[in-house]
Amino acid sequence: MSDYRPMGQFGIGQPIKRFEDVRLVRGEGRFHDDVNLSGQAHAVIVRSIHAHARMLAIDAARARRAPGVLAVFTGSDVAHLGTMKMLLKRKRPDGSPMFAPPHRGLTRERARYVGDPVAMVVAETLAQAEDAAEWVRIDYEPLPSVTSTAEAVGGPPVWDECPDNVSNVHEVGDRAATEAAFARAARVVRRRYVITRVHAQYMEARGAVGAWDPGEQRYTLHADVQYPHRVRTALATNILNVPEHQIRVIAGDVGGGFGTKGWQYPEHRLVLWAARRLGRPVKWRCERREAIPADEHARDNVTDAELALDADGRFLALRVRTLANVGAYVSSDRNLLATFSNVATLVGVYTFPAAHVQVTSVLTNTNSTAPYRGAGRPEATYVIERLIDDAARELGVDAVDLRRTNLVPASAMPYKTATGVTYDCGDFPAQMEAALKLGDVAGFPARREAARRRGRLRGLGIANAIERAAGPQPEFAEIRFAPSGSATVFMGTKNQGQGHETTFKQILHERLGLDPGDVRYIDGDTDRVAFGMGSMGSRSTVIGGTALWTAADKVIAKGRKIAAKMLEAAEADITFANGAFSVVGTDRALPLQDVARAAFQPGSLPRGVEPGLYETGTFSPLSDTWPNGCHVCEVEIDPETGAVALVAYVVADDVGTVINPVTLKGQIHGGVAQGVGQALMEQIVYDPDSGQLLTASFMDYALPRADTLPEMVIESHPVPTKLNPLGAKGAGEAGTVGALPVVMNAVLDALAPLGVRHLDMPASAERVWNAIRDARRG
Ligand code: MCN
Repeated sequence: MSDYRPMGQFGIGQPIKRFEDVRLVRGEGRFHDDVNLSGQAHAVIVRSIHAHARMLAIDAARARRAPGVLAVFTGSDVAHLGTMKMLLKRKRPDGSPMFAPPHRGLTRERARYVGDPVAMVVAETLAQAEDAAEWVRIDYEPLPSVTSTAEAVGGPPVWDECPDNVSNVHEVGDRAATEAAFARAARVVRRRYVITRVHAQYMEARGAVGAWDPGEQRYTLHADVQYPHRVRTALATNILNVPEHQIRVIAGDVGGGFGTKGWQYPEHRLVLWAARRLGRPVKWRCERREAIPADEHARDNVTDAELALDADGRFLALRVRTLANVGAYVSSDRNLLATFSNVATLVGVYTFPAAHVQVTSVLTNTNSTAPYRGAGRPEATYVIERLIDDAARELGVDAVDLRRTNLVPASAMPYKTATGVTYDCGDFPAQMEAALKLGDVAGFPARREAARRRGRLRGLGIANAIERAAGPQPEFAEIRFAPSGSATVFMGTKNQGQGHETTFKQILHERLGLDPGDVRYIDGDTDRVAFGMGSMGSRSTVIGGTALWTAADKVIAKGRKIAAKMLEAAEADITFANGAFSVVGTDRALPLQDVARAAFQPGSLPRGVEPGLYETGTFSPLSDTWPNGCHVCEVEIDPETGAVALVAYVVADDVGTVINPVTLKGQIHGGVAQGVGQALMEQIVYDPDSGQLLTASFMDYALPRADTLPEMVIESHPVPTKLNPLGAKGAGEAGTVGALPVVMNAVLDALAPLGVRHLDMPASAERVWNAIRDARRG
């Protein structure tokens, strides 16, 4: 940050309300369903009603004759299209290559989960397509299915080619050192944790509009995706086999993505292919009732975790064996992301001399799993933070003291973990002490006693969270000035509700002093933005923000030359601060926008300086950032009904430099809500015998409501990272990472006096009530 000076009103750290909200709350956003192209037809996907079935015949004759129907396509029509490719190289337990069958868009011969796309009906209107879809007759021969993670290995084969249902095995850490540590441990604590299958439940269900321009020989896809450029690459190189410039992907406003709206869904290729085939744009819109059957799901692990301790309560080693349910298809690396982003932070914020982790990805008759807020990191934190609480109870020690004994001290930074990653900075003990104070943990016994007098069981939970964010992948930004001096910013990241317009305008204001009103913000269009990796893994602020900072540095460098001529001074004597170039030691200054205007007037330019002012920045960090924090919450349980009320929630967090405390808090609030939802009520449930999806709508899939969450107190204690000039770490997933374990720890703490030793999520009233009853029965 060479010329860095904190800017006022709109700069970094200012609690600005989101600029984009004005148009969004007025209903002036432009989401995928707002896209209606001239002459468009409507598509409906016919999905398998069976978890596993042979498809003996498809009779679409009657559907094709139905009013308004333009076409009915089945798997054989799209069999020539390509599929996604895996880049990850993994092996099965016997050393053979991993078994990763991609989805082909429409399945042929076999349907492998309830919701598997089987046919597509295209008609003049949506109603006609829906009516005709009812007439597509599929002769199914149901087959035995398996949906449960724990029963996948040895269950009915999802694919005949993979009889044991094991897709691949992934190992991290030092097996021998871990075995040795367990052999000499004074105590070993073992637990099994089940992490449920959930759905992202964005406000806006997915959708896509495909168009083909015969004159330009180009496809255009309008879709709510998180990384339009990578979707374009995938469509061009894997699916449609055309040069990348023959595809344009446009993502307008996106009503939530949470990791699940990435990459390449079957419907993307289907609407593009059908649009070309029919010579008309084709629109598909996912109905809310279709979302759980149609979308990728998340989490769904069964983990056996073992903690080895010495006689003083110091952690010696961690051994983890996880079964990760990856569903019926493994189309791209993304479907395995949670199985490797999970392992690094299983050791949490603690010193572990040794660790060994083995993740076995198993195939089942369920939707593919994919990233969802945290993508493996909430699961990891859940395992270590619950295991510590369980260990404390088993050993009869205080859970906070056990954590204190084992926290990585700030003096140990950078710290290399036994799982092979390096935490560059952070002060974990300080975060925990701050959270304990913020949550008035000292006053908890009195609150517990008061609750007891009211007939309630009160519990306190603590969880230290850490996550890998903003890994080393490039991101792009461009600043283009117009001849009149206003600017447009083009970002390769994609806003899905995080407040990117505000965040990036703040960063730009900080560096260039530009008034946000003089800047237009654009993202999500592969024709307008040169390059982008998109938004996931809490990377946009860190990597996109630094790319923007880099582009701004180039604007200053060129502007300095122009200003030198305009101010009749030597370039070396020109400084830039607070949005203006000035001559050192004088009061002669020029605002950036005057210099930008001059850049378009060749007569104003020094010799050799190219006219115009448009600069790009591409940044790729050397390493991940490690946002961390401590969550403390309290619950009260009604022992008569088992109902859990979350009554207090505090977070002390470190996301490095905070760009905007308001949007950051929004991120933590939203992230916590999603973690609380999973801990207390959300769950995708399949019937174990038939493999039927039992929770396909909001009648069966419970979501947290406003009154589920108490007032949250969030305090930032930044330890800025040196990995980027902003000092920022990722923040978009941090809330969820801590919320999953802290809520369950609080529930178990409340139930412990009754003798309840174990409970898996979700801590619904029914489960809690049963646990209380079982404990009372002894
Ligand atoms: N921020 C900040 N200071 C920092 C870091 C972030 O003030 N040091 C604030 C900024 O306002 C920034 C926001 O937090 O815009 C999120 O920043 P970042 O951590 O860079 O995350 P991304 O923008 O890359 O978003 C991805 C992340 C992920 S991975 C999921 S999942 C998720 C999340 O963001 N999905 C979301 N938050 C979401 N929020 C909404 N509304 N919708 C989603 O789909």
